[in-house]
Amino acid sequence: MGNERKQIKSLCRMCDDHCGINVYVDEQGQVVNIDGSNHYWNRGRLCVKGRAGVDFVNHPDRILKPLKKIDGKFVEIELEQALDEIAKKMSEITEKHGARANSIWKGEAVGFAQEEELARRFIHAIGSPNYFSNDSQCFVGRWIGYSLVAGSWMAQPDFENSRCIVLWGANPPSAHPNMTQYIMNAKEKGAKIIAIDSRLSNIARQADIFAQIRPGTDGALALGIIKILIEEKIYNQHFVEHYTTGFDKLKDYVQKFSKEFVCQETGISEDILNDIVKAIHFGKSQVVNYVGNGLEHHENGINNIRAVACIDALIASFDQKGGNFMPEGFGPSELTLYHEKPLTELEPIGADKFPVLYEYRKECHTMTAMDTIITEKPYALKSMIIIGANPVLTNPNTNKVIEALSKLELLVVRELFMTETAELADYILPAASYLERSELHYHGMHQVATLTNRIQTIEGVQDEYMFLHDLAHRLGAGEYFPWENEDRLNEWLVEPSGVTIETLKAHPEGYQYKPLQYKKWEAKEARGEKPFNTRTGKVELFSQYLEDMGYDGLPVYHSPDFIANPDSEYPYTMITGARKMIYYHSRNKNFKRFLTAVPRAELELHPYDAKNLGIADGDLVRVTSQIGSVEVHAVIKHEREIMPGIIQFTHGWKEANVNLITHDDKFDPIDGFPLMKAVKVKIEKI
Ligand SMILES: Nc1nc2c(c(=O)[nH]1)N[C@H]1C(S)=C(S)[C@@H](COP(=O)(O)OP(=O)(O)OC[C@H]3O[C@@H](n4cnc5c(=O)[nH]c(N)nc54)[C@H](O)[C@@H]3O)O[C@H]1N2
Ligand SMILES: Nc1nc2c(c(=O)[nH]1)N[C@H]1C(S)=C(S)[C@@H](COP(=O)(O)OP(=O)(O)OC[C@H]3O[C@@H](n4cnc5c(=O)[nH]c(N)nc54)[C@H](O)[C@@H]3O)O[C@H]1N2
Ligand code: SF4
Ligand SMILES: [Mo]
Repeated sequence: MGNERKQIKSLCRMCDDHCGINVYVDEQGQVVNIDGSNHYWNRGRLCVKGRAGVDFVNHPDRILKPLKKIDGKFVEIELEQALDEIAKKMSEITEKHGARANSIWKGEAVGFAQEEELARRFIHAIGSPNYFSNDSQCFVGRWIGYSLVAGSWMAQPDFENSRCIVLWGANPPSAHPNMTQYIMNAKEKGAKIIAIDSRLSNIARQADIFAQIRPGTDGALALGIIKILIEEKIYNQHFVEHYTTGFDKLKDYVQKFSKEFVCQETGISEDILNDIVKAIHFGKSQVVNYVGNGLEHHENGINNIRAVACIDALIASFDQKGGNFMPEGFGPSELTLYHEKPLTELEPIGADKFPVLYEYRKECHTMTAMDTIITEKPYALKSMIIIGANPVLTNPNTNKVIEALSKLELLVVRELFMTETAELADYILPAASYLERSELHYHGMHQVATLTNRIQTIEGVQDEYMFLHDLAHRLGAGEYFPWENEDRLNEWLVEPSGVTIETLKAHPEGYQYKPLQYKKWEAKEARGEKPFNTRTGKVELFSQYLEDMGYDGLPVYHSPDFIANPDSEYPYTMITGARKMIYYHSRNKNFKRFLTAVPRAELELHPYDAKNLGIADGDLVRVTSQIGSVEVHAVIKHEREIMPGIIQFTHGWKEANVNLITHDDKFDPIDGFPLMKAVKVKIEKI
């Protein structure tokens, strides 16, 4: 250690924020420290997970050899043997059931850019349309909701220039720690911060207005806000007239959302409702509506998110300085094969049930995959490669996930550690960590591209590219993986962008490929182009497309089940998955220093409910839904921290796995997201 340490810059991937890091390597090539570097995104900051990257890459439990299950036990084998046997089995499955009986699943751990596209490319290259991912329950709800209203894009909040930041079911200090500095900088400059959450979250503690809302009722609040904006004529009439469609229909529809109804439905007081409208009015167009995961896991998630996007439309905050910015892309080569080999005739799983999900995201539906494996309807699904996911802990209805994955003829899991999902595998292949790969990443908020550095290589441990390359070549699809390695692939990827690898290497702080330009809809109109990338070219407050598909054309509000159909057997309402800063879904529970801080899963409940149930802090309780039961330790919160009747159960714990009781059978009809927030449950002290 000491003076001989070398410093190499790269990006962190302990979460999806990709903060700039300095990685320190000793003379033996061992990673000894990681700290924050001055990247566009994090500006030198690093969170505790980022630092713990050292524990992660050097972890003594890392799997470094391929494992094959023989008679129920894992045995180490050589990589070439593993690849040969996996390819042979997949070929046999193709011969017997067709190529579509093979599938791939990309998890959160490998991210959303190049690694996702490689997985999509691979499965289409071998002739199957069945690409699955964690996105069946992550961010795609927000993406589709906003895309339906304003065109295909992921809202990039321009926090720092904002005058009013409305956080809908999002808690950046836990989920995006280094992004939080933007929000706090805006607050210092006088921006109003509004947190809409069922819990007094970390950001709610910093907010000017905390609207404590009943789960799943955000749509009622958004429509109530719209009604007031219209009535008081405090919306942008020019924008609405020129750039939106469906205003009259929306205006008629929101008449139902009187203050009285909204307050009763959401649990928010009239004063708070008025304060929110005032703050939005104060922001003019410099308002960020930032939607989080809290709005997604509901049966009416998409419409609730569309209703929020309609607020953006009314105040014209789309692509405004201080509003929801619509980034321009980097323009890399196209890695996916949807143009070349769409394979839709092979019935991608879930595309019939959730056509909007498939049309907008080309995403097969993971919950439907479980049913398909078990029932073999509409056809057999026999093999699956899982890369960087642990669905046994993260998908809803764990028992069904275990039953389905166990029934596969071939399950390959690419992992760093022995997980609950890996235990079910026929082969576990050691995967390269983020410090053993080189890949391109984008930060849309700044329009920067960054190339990560391969800090180390481990003999026999492949990156995802080389694995897919080697397997594709064995399966007769080598033509789609012509690049000798990841570096050659990267060169090909950047070609059409006009930015070279050398330029990216010279800019570890991020290379801004295009200066930010706001209000592109105006410039587009002047050039005679569609101002917005929707079917009509306008912002769609009413969607003819959705109506034609048999859904509500307007962002119609439906009360969540616990309000519409209260059930005395399941009198409590459970939200799940509120992020803990140190843990990442099922990850990081193998870091001793984190386990000391938060040793187990928590069930948060209101002191009033605890008293009624005779529960003391730390007691073991049983939580039961229509899906099943699970035991967990109770944490009694302060009376302001959570609403009475509402409980919050953290996810990603093996010992108290909340997904044993979440629903794979209740979902949003548009994007198929499972009901994981607003689940009806009962609670008993054990
Ligand atoms: N440390 C850490 N960071 C993470 C992750 C992690 O596991 N750990 N996961 C990453 C991933 S993949 C994602 S998708 C993001 C998610 O990032 P966020 O969307 O910011 O997710 P959370 O931090 O869980 O915040 C969601 C909030 O919504 C509230 N909530 C629940 N139901 C409702 C509701 O019906 N209405 C409203 N208004 N609020 C509700 C919860 O109380 C919670 O405070 O986080 C990412 N960042
Ligand atoms: N009840 C409930 N469940 C939820 C949620 C919720 O709010 N409530 N949130 C959902 C959301 S938003 C998401 S995104 C999903 C996430 O669910 P998953 O995609 O399953 O994510 P993780 O649990 O983090 O699993 C990632 C796995 O990849 C491994 N890994 C880490 N780095 C690498 C790598 O570089 N390469 C490879 N090959 N493997 C690696 C890790 O060891 C870990 O086992 O969970 C969902 N589940
Ligand atoms: S927020 Fe933390 S874990 Fe996520 S990329 Fe940044 S430093 Fe890494
Ligand atoms: Mo997610």
